[in-house]
Amino acid sequence: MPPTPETIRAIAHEAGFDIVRFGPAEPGEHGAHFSRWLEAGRHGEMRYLEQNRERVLDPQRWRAGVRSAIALAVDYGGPAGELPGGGRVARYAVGRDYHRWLRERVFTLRTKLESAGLPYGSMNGGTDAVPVLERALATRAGIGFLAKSAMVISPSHGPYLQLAELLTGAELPFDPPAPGSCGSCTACLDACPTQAITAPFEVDARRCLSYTTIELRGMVPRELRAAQGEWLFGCDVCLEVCPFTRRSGRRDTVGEQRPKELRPHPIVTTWTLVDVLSMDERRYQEEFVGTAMRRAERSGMRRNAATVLGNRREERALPALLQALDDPDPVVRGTAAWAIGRIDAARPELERARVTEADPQVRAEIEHALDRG
Ligand code: B12
Ligand code: SF4
Ligand code: SF4
Repeated sequence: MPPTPETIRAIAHEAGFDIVRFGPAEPGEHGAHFSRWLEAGRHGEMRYLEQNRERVLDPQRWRAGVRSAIALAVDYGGPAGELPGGGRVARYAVGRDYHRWLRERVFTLRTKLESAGLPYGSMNGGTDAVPVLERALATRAGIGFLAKSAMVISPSHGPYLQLAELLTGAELPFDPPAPGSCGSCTACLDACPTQAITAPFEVDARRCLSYTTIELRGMVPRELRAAQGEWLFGCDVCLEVCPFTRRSGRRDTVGEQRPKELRPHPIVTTWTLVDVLSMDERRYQEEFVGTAMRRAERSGMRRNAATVLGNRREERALPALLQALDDPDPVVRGTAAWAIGRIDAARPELERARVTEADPQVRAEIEHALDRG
C-alpha cells in the first residue's frame, strides 16, 4: 500500500526538510513568464536555461508519468558570511555546498519513500541544478508566496529557503497556496544596489550581483563594479531588507546550534580578500572543495576579490593588486588595474603596464584607471 500523505510528510521532515508541501508537477502559468524572460534576454549568458527550456516547461520530458511534486524547503537563515577583514558571501554559500548535501537528502528521501511503498518508477528530484522552475513548483505547492523580489517567501520561515523537489507518479492531494503577500512594501526594489529588480517579480539577471559575481565569466561591466560594494560572492540585499527575514527559525543560530551543513566553511572564517586574489591553482583546487563558491571558478573569485578591494580602497592590498597586473589571467589583470585606479591612480606601475599590455580590453582598463589620476 502506498504511504499516506501524512506519512510522506513525516518521512520528509525526518529526512531534514523544514517545509513539505504537495502540488502539481508542472509550472502552470509561471511557464509563460519564464519564456518571456528568456525571450527578453534577461538570462544573459546562462545558456543552460535556454537549452533546458522545453523540459522546464514540461517536466514530463524530464521523467514521463510524473503527476505531483513533493516541494521541499530548508531554512538556511543565519548570520551574514563575512571574511576576516571584509568581503561578504551570500548566506546560501557560507556553509557546505548545498548542491551536494541537499541533493543527497532528496535521494535519501526517495529511497525512504520507496521503502514505504511509493512507486519508484516515475520519481525524479534534486535541487537548483535541475530542469524545473523550482520557484513555480514551490509556489504552486504552497511552500510560500511569490514575492516582488522574485523570491519564494514562506510566511512561517521567510525568504532564506533552499528549494528542492521530488516529482512522483503518485497522485497526492495538493496543498492550498500559502497565505501572505508583499502588500505595499517595495523595500527590496528600493535597496537593490544595481536596480536589477526592474519591476515587481521581475529580475534582470544581467544586472543582478548574484549573476555578475557567480555566473558571468570575464570582466564585470564597469558600471556595476562599484555597486558590488563588499560582495565577494552572490548578494543578499533583497533578502536582508525584507521584513519576512525575521521569520527564519535559524536566524540567530550560531556555532554548534547550527546544522553542520550550514556552519561557515573555513574559507569564510579564515581567508582574507588578498588570500582569494593571490591563490594559485593548487590552493584553489585543494581548499575550495565542498563549497558552492566553486561555481564562480578561480578566475571569477579572484576578479571579485580585486573588485571588493578596489571598493574598499584598501591601500594594504596594493602590493597584491600590483602583482596581479602581471597575472596570466586577463580578467584578473583588468580588474586589478581598475581596483588600483580607485586606490592610487598615480602608481607608476600602471603606466608601465599600459606600455607592455597586449590585451586590448585590459589596456582599456589600465587607461581608464590612469584617467582617474
Ligand atoms: C537562474 C537562477 C538565478 C539567476 C536569475 C534569478 C531570477 N530571479 O531570475 C541569478 C543568478 C540572478 C540568481 C540569483 C539568486 N538566486 Co537563483 N536560481 C536560478 C535558477 C537556477 C533558475 C531560475 C530561473 O529559471 N529564473 C528565471 C525566472 C523567470 O524564473 P524565476 O526566478 O523562478 O521567477 C519566477 C517569476 O518570474 C514568476 N513570475 C513573475 N511574474 C509572475 C506573475 C504571475 C502571475 C506568475 C504566476 C508568475 C510570475 O515566474 C517565474 C517562475 O516562478 C533557480 C533554480 C531552479 N532550477 O529553478 C535558482 C533559485 C531561484 N535561486 C535561488 C537563490 C537563493 C538565489 C539568490 C538569493 C542567491 C544569492 N543570494 O546570491 C539570488 C536572488 C536574486 C533574485 N532576487 O532572484 C533559490 C531561490 C529560493 C527562493 N526562496 O526563492 C533557487 C530556487 C535555487 C534553490 N534551489 O534554492 N538565480
Ligand atoms: S541579489 Fe542583490 S543585486 Fe540581485 S536582485 Fe537581489 S539585491 Fe539586487
Ligand atoms: S522586501 Fe518587501 S517587497 Fe521585497 S520581497 Fe520582501 S516584502 Fe516583498
